Amino acid sequence: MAILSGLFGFVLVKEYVLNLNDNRWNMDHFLPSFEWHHTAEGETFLQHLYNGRTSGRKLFGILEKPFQSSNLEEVCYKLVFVGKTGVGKTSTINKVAGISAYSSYFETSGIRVTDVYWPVKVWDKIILFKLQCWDAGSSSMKKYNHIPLSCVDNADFFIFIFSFNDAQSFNELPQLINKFVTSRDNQPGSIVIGTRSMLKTEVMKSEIKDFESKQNIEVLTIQNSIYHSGPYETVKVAPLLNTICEKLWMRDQQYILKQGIKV
Ligand SMILES: Nc1nc2c(ncn2[C@@H]2O[C@H](COP(=O)(O)OP(=O)(O)OP(=O)(O)O)[C@@H](O)[C@H]2O)c(=O)[nH]1
Ligand SMILES: [Mg+2]
Repeated sequence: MAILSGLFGFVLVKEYVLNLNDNRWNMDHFLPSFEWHHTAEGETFLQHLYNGRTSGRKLFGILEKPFQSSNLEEVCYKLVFVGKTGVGKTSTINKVAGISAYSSYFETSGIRVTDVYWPVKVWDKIILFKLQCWDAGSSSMKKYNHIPLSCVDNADFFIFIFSFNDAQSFNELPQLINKFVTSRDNQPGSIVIGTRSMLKTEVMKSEIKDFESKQNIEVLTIQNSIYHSGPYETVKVAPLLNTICEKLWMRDQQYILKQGIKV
């Protein structure tokens, strides 16, 4: 769990507990706002993620950050992408990172880590989420024991990918979820993302519904073949990034409440 997230969450939970008897307060105050990115303040923050020359998203080096404000909280999480070979793990990371997608397929060898920065407004605070996206080619995952071990180590969130055009990639998800999402105190969060076209789908809507209720996990969709340039690109990936940040945030808030940290 991100340390800053813990500390900041601690402050929020403290204020929440103090206001429990007031009907005006509920847990919604502690969820990231999905509308904030459309406000003037949100748009100004998003500008920092862009490269003025190319109008594409900036990639930040280890020592670089999109914002230098001392008022901004930064939280860092490890996200691991898992799924059958060729389902679109690398393409999905490229899409959320704002990297223009390539249509030719190169199997990912070893582990590739991409940092994605995403500012989120929770209550009256702006928090910068640094999402470290771990992408291991599925052949490397099977071939070398240390690769899945490194991925699982201290992971905060698993993103299971399947392709709507490949039923097998969907059918093997329960096995993958059992393998990766281990039960521990602050259990990693998870979602499932389906790639490619739902027009030629081999996976029925009823199967998705059944899967969601049995596994208690949300299934989202993404189309990696369509790339939008300029600020519109972030608008398209915002719902997915907000959902991931919200799940990470809620997981930490619930963990802190469960621990019964004394104020
Ligand atoms: N049409 C379409 N093609 C996609 C989509 N997602 C991925 N692809 C294509 O599928 C191929 C494989 O995608 P990758 O992202 O490299 O797959 P991967 O899961 O990383 O595969 P490994 O690295 O071998 O584990 C590439 O040619 C992508 O362009 C999608 O949503 N729609
Ligand atoms: Mg790959």
